[in-house]
Amino acid sequence: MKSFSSLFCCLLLAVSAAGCWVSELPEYVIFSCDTDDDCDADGVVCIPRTGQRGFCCKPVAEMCNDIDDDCNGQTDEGFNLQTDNAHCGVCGNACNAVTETCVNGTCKSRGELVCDNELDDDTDGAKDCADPDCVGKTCNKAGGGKGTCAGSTCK
Ligand SMILES: [Ca+2]
Ligand SMILES: [Ca+2]
Ligand SMILES: [Ca+2]
Ligand SMILES: [Ca+2]
Repeated sequence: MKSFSSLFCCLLLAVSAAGCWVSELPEYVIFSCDTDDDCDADGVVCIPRTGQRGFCCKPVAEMCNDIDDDCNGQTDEGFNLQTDNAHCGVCGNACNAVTETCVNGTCKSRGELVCDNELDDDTDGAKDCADPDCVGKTCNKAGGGKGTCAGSTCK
């Protein structure tokens, strides 16, 4: 029994050294190969490289994850972190869909959207009617009740 398991281990070592795919390891680990047959797993193909052996890769749709999912040699191509509202600056950093837009990799407020909440929503230093974004929008009058922003006052 002991000799059998030793032999089994030797075989495994030989296989993993000669081949390039070990299913227990993460799919993005690179194994060198010459043909698809070297990548001994379903859907895994040998991607050629210039000047060196190819690498085994299982192509899936490119996602924003710092990994070359579709095995084309480019990582996260098709994602513009400067303007992508779902991946602003870094993968997975989503801007607020209602109030923000991704500009140059940073989530930026779209402006003073609510003018009767006594808050400076877009943090530009001017709250409610004091912010030009609020002209014509509903606001709180100084003496109570609702009004409409005209200039910088609520009338
Ligand atoms: Ca890619
Ligand atoms: Ca990716
Ligand atoms: Ca406000
Ligand atoms: Ca403001």
